[in-house]
Amino acid sequence: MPSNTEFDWSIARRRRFGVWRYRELLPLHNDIEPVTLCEGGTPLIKISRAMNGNVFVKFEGANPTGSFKDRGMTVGITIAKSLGVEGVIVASTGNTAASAAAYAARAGLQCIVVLPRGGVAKGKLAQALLHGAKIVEVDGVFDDALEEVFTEVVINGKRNLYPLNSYNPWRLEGQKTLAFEIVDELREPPDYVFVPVGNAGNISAIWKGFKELYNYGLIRKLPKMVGVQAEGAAPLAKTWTLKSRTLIPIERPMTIASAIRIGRPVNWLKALKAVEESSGVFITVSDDEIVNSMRDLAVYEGVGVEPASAASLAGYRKALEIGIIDKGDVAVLVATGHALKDPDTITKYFSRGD
Ligand code: AN7
Repeated sequence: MPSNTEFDWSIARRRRFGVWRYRELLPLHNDIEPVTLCEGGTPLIKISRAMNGNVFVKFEGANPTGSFKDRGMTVGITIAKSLGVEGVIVASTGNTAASAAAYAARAGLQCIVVLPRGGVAKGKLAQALLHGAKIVEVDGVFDDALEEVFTEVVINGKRNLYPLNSYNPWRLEGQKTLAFEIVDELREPPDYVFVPVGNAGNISAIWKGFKELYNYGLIRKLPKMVGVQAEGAAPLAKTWTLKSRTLIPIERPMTIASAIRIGRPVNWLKALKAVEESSGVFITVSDDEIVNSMRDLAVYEGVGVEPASAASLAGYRKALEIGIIDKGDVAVLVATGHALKDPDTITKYFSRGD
């Protein structure tokens, strides 16, 4: 009989999709057994009523903990376990915390999540609690929480704690599989990929995935990457527009989309390069545009996403409006997290009878 984890990974392989299906493209030693919940293999849904055109939504809400973070967490926790650490630590706007808590539980590791007090949607907090994570709240925004993780691990030297924020390269290795799945389904890369940007790990990882396929000769063209930020939390869009070579941080990021309420993204340089190399662009969308897109995806398509994820549709609409893209272009909108993550925003903005 295979051990439990071997069994899991054979299922992930047989499903045809999923992060571990691409194991050969992940730089891990073959002897390392994955800690997996069969993440990835998420639906690519053609939308038609919220937007007509060649538009697909990559519904990452279908991952085990309801967000794209599971793709990176399965690899990050696998490495943490193989290193023999006691536990993992992450700062988070919520989804990383929920994912780390679940995968750490599966691996038998402790998990500490450092959260901005009052800045995390209820569903995500509930998941961290459910999976038994230790929750530390800091006054301030995500950037302050991340500073706390740096202080704990680097300055206080807690070597038994493995940091799993997205400056951790293993998480990005897992997240790059989103690009592989898009190519598997569409048979070729789309013209554009729209990604909501917070700490900027995901857009960097997806671009890395496409580039690898290109470098291996598996695809002949590359998509343009479009990073979408909320107007009140748009350090990268600002840096991009002003053509600055250093990050222009936002001290008090503000947006309804709490997942991407980040003022000093750690992966800023990688993200700028992804957009630049792909001849893409950064754009901003307002909170109203985010809420409208969230509603349209929900009522016209049956696709329930959290506010940050709706930014990609809002970004697509804006790109059409300002003439950056054409209706005929094939676009994939990455819908990063599930609607259930943030019930408070739904009840606040979508009251009965509206
Ligand atoms: C739904 O959980 O940063 O640009 O700590 O939860 O890779 O940061 C979440 C980010 C987009 C932005 N959509 O991705 C965290 C966290 C959703 C998210 C993003 C996040 P990155």
